[in-house]
Amino acid sequence: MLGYMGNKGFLTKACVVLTVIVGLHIILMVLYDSDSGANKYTKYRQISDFVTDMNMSVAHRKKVLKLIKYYSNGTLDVDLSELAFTNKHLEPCPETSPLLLGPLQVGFANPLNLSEVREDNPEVNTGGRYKPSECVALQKVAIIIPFRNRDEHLKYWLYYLHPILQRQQLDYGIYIIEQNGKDTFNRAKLLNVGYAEAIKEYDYDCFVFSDVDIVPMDDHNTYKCFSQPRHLSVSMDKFGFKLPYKNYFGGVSAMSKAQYLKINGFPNNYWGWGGEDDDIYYRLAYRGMTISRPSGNIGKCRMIRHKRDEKNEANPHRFKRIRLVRKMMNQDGIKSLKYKVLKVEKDQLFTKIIVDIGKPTKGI
Ligand code: UDH
Ligand code: MN
Repeated sequence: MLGYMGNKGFLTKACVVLTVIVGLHIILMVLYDSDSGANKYTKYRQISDFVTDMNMSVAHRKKVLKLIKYYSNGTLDVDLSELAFTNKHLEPCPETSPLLLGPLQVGFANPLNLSEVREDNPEVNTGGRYKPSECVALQKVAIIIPFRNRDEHLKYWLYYLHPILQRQQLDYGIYIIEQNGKDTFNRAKLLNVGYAEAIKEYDYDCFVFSDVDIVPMDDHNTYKCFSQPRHLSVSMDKFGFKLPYKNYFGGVSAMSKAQYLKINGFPNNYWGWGGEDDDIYYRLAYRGMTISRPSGNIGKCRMIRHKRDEKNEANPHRFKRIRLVRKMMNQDGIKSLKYKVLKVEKDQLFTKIIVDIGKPTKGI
């Protein structure tokens, strides 16, 4: 009984498939006759691809057929761009990308040329935007880099990261947030600006905050978001490939929009080096979140060796500020962020936003 029912289902499906194929063939023949020259040939090829694509679902075939009928109204034609769009019908990308290579060689000895990096990444579009053409990316990720006077580092970052991010099958954009002027550097405030600017441009659902000088050594360390805030730079060469301390959250981290908003973003008042990453860690902990991390092996990464930058001296107020996180986090964050965009530069490999974020007020 069951076997018979199963057979019947199969026969019905086969009949529908056959009818649709025959239908498409008829239309194809008429179209071939009614059109002219090169145009006719292209259309013939395009439609015949549909007819012979045996992987296409019955539902999809019906959709294509409808489209042709619609355009064939009287003159029998088909809009090829519409047809190509229907053909896209992409599946979601797999949970783990099949394109990953595993451990990678990372070094910073050879000088780089940005135009070569552009040529090496032809599928990356203006603003450092990319999305896979083979499937629908699982996440839309904005990568935000705080920046000032690190052009050499940026070249290495772009050279290494663009191919990795493409292999990770992410729908991503790169945002370089440059602090204008010569006042003391403020990493966390620049990251807030990056969030605010990126979200205006596209419906990102994940934000990766990365120093410009850190490169992952294994592409399984995916630059995406998880059910808890993610710390990605867990085994850095400069710390002997381990965490410098248990709650370390510096370097590279990722947060979904909801996770980021739950902590009111990042503090705006850490001027100079240090402390802001611990502040962010406490914000997350006070809101009941835990830190997700890759294994020490997958999370290996290299930081380009460098000296301390001018105007980024260690912040002497950092210890005092960290003790005040619980009290300050509701007042100071993305909700109280103020800045002025001075210039937006669109390169193939990144969007650079030059911004005035003010300067430290006395006593903080
Ligand atoms: N950054 C800039 N420009 C600056 C300062 C910082 O772009 O002038 C950005 C950049 O993305 C950098 C990040 O902020 O990667 C963090 O700053 P950092 O790289 O200076 O921080 P790190 O933790 O410590 O690497 C720097 C101290 C150097 C001490 C060297 C002694 N061996
Ligand atoms: Mn550094």
